[in-house]
Amino acid sequence: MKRISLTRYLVEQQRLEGHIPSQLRLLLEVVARACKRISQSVNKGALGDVMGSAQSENVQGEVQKKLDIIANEVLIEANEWGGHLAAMASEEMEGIYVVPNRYPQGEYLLLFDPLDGSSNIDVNVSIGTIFSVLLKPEGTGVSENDFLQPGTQQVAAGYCVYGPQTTLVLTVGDGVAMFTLDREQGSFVLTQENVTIPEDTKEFAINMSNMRHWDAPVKRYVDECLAGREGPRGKDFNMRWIASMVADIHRILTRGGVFMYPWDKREPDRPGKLRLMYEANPMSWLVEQAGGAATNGRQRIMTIHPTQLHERVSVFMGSKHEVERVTSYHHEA
Ligand code: P6P
Repeated sequence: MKRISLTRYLVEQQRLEGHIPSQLRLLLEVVARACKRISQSVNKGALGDVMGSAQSENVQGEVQKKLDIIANEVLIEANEWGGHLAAMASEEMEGIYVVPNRYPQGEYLLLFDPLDGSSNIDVNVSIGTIFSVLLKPEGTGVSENDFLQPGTQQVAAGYCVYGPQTTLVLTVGDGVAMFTLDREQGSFVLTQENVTIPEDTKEFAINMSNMRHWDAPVKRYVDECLAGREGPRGKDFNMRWIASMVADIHRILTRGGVFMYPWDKREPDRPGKLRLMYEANPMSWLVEQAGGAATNGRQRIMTIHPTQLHERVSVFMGSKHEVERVTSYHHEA
């Protein structure tokens, strides 16, 4: 594969496919630069006084880590002046962040989870930034309602995983590409194109400690995986759970698997743990663009019409045949 930079890739994609208007290209390059900056802070760890909690809580009532807040500020500061955005939304902020009047407003909306998996920061396990891009609906001004669009409306989606490598993974609707950060040059370099998830797998990812709280279709699916070769699946399965969605999904995009975070009966009114707008939707588009599937157990995640910015959703995504199977179990129930 030719080693080309992210910039060249985006320019050539625009020339070939016309998916990336110049304002969107600027947005993606700014987000990539922000991820480089976040990677530097993440990689400093205890040396950078960025570990531990910030003695504050986010909108979800979750203890914020210092790095959560740093990552959120980096993304806001990197994007607010460029003229490509009308507003931003983040897991770390209650309401939307409208681009201040001192800057020109653009036509895009940027949503992000600035540092997902932050419980892993202090134990040096991979974490990541997830982002999703929508077009602002016609009309003057911008409000929270402008963000409440189904995942099928996304114009770009991606994540950056801060692991042994810092890798940016991106789709604009023409397949999935991966870019590895070359620290010597300080630039993201194309390392994989046309990423494809195998339709079958022997690996499932779920937090098994919640088993007694799952709905019957999920129990049935996981029990059959655990029954292995002698069971109805006729093959043995392996399990992985990194408790960092970006790392689990990166593994699945790289070698297949099925990731599940289902509803559980401890909080019956809560559809799931993960957020629709800036976790499940961008990851669903990436997975579908790589030939996988993504449902909430009953329908494609990307067809869900959001009613709240921070709403949660049940998630089954990855190898197509496995997601279809566990989804069919829900329909049978
Ligand atoms: P649990 C991280 O906090 C996160 O939002 C996802 O990245 C991850 O998949 C999940 O929660 C882990 O949840 O309940 O296993 O700690």
